[in-house]
Amino acid sequence: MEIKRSAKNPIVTPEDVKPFLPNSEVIGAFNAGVAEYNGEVLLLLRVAERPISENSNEVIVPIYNHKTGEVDYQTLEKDESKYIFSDPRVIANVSAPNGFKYLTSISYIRIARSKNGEDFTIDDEPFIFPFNESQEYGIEDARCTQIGEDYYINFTSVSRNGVVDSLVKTNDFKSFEYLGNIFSPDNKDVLIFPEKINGKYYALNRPASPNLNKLDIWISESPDLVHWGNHKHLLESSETDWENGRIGAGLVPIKTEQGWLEIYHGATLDNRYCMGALLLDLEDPSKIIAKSVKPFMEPEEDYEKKGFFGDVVFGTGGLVKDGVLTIYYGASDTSMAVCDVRIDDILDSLLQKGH
Ligand code: MAN
Repeated sequence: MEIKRSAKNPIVTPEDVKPFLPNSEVIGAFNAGVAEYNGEVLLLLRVAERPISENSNEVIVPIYNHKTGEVDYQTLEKDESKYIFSDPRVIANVSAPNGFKYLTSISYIRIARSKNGEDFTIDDEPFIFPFNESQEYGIEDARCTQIGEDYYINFTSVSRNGVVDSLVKTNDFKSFEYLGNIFSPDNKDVLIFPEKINGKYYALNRPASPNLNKLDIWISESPDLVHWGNHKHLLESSETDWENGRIGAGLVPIKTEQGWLEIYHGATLDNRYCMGALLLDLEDPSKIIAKSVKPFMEPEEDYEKKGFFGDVVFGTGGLVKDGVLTIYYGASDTSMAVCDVRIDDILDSLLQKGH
């Protein structure tokens, strides 16, 4: 299958983003939800900022304080044996009950705007900065579903109490209305379908079941986009090597004549992230028609293999024009990149017509 990566990749990098927090560096501008608004392509970037520490024996952890509305900074000594620093994204405290963790950076949502979909100008201020108790470690990985004139933006909110999915609504990308936490901990990679199906809204989501070590895709229904139920297991991470670690939905499902096309990610046990596709029944999206046997896109370019957390292509938003799907994806938990792929090529590969 032909994947046309933009010659301008990576299209947004951390160097393009001015830090918003004092004494901090931007270490990631990635995993952006995508919207088309007023003739522009908007990337709802996950910007990750990390406090700069003068002392190499300590790590400073940023935590949003919902009581003051400020970010507090907690200093951890590197030689304290209770902390594990091996994952650059999280610090575990093994002496705390349930292996309590901190994040090494705080993420929020900032908008990048473009007329041509490749050259972006980044807003000076955040669009959505943590604003409540369930967001004290940050907000991450926005996805955006347009329904009529309204844009529903959902994202991962992280706090000491777990990882939940939250929903806001906007129609101007300046202000937003908060609609609450729509999935309880731990749940990520929530993708809301762009229209009702037989009178109900649907969303893909990825609850975690630590008891059984499961990280699979589920599908849920809602009458109003806020209250979700009738949760059904949809797809499990298969034993094939590219998705035996975890899977999660990526792009807002795309309506095609053959079914709802979903681009999802699969990760290996050692966290190499690829993209695959899934085709769901148009009338009942809890039925799978076909899924990728092999990933159609894998980390290959330097910017996809190296970075803050390398070997990651993580699709989070797509635009469709003339049968071509433009996929915006996070590369190595660091930057944003974009590629084009023909929808028919993906469908043919799923329906196994010789690809
Ligand atoms: C994982 C990664 C991180 C993220 C945390 C919390 O460790 O996806 O990037 O910050 O989960 O969501």
